[in-house]
Amino acid sequence: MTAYTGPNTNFGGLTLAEVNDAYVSDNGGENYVFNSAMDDVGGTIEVLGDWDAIVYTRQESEVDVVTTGSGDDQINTGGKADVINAGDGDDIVRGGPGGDNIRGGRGADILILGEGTDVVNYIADPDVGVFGEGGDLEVGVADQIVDFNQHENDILRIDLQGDLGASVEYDAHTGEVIVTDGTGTSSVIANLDSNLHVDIDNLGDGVWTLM
Ligand SMILES: [Ca+2]
Ligand SMILES: [Ca+2]
Ligand SMILES: [Ca+2]
Repeated sequence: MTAYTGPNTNFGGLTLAEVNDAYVSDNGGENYVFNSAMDDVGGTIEVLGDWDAIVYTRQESEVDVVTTGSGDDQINTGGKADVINAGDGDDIVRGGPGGDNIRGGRGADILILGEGTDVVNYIADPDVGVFGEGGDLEVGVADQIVDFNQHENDILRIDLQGDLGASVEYDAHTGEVIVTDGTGTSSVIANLDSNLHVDIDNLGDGVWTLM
């Protein structure tokens, strides 16, 4: 555990009272540990670099925007419709209550949606194909998505960046979400619960939704 405390000029002038491993910055460029106990302070939180960050926000009344870097991060957001972008690395995201917008990025992420109508986003490489390094999809790497709940109208949105020959399937026996690109390369990209009645829609231009 790294001991780091300092005045927090970005979150209401409060002095940080708890210490995590997270070094967090807003766009001001200074690093902070984000205080898990802080209340009533929403904001834009950006973790710089490759820290394995642990970010807590417990606000029940504020919208949080949390972006983390290439480390294996843990992001825990409170109520309201939070926007979470976990980046590279094997991240764990707990969206909590509220309809969150979650992008796990590359790596084998665990995305725990919680209550609310949540949207999980995958965006493929825009230049070199569906499974290219500039996108969220990797052959042989799958996320675990917990609490994908049809009664809450949760949505998986998969943007295959215009690959009109690609397809998306859900295997009800295994819970696997499988993407096949236009060249026939196929991979499980996420695991949902099995035996869900998932509606898959091709919205055109390589954009698919499961809900
Ligand atoms: Ca990360
Ligand atoms: Ca990730
Ligand atoms: Ca949620």
